[in-house]
Amino acid sequence: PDPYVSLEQAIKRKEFVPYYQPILDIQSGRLAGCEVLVRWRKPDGTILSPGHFIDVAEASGLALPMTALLMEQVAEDLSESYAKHPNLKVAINLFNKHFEDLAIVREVEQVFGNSGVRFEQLVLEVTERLPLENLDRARAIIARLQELGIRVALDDAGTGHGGFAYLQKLGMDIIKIDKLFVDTITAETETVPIIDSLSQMAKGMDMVVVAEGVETDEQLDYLRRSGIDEAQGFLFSPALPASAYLQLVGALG
Ligand code: G
Ligand code: G
Ligand code: MN
Ligand code: NA
Repeated sequence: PDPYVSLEQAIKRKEFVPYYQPILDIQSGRLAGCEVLVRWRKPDGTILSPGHFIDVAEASGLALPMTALLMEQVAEDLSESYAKHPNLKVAINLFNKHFEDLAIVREVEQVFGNSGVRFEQLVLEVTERLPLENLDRARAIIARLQELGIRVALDDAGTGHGGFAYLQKLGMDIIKIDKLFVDTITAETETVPIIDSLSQMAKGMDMVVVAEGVETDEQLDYLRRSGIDEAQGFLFSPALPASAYLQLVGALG
């Protein structure tokens, strides 16, 4: 089967659904919010992870409609409970393509402007794995998003084209340290230079630091001692369907 045709149909049929991975404030232990991770829920009930389709979606020009569909569902899923918990945030992964023109700003305004999720609760993530084509344009788009109150995060930090100049140029609010580096933390670890330097750099720029892929107590201990603000990973929870995530939020009171 032609992967483009089946992805396009899947968008029309709304088979792409948001799952929500909880993010914890590791200094207080409180729920800070979540990251949206897309899943392909096929008509036969199969659930596919993004590794199976995200690159095809991006290569075939379906990145934007897929993201639009997800954002609409996120607004629908979270509006009621996020209106009651204004401190919770929700992070959505964007594609590099989103940083090529201002359409994403209008789209986010349209989807979330009249929803129970406020702009101040939104985080938009952009990966460091692939370089942004036009840094000036990306900066302009990020600035417009920030004027609305939206925060922007550098995802997969440490893996690619980042560094101090890049971060400074883009003016991001949050840095997400890639799982690759968290994986290296064991009970014997005394320091992880890349984590420490990313964290120091981020603090110097007044950015919030989030660690990804936390799986063990030893990793959590190290991150907490290093002053990392927030973390997500299987130690806490995998990405959950909306109903399960909303149950967690509901338990906050
Ligand atoms: O959920 P999983 O670990 O399989 O995700 C694999 C990759 O797909 C991760 O790098 C993640 O950032 C990316 N990804 C997951 N959901 C989305 C999404 O909704 N949009 C984009 N652009 N990337 C996503
Ligand atoms: O957007 P990003 O590339 O950061 O996506 C995070 C990916 O990592 C998702 O595919 C998610 O399912 C996965 N993930 C999240 N937490 C863990 C974890 O603790 N361990 C592993 N192996 N994968 C994780
Ligand atoms: Mn991400
Ligand atoms: Na990542």
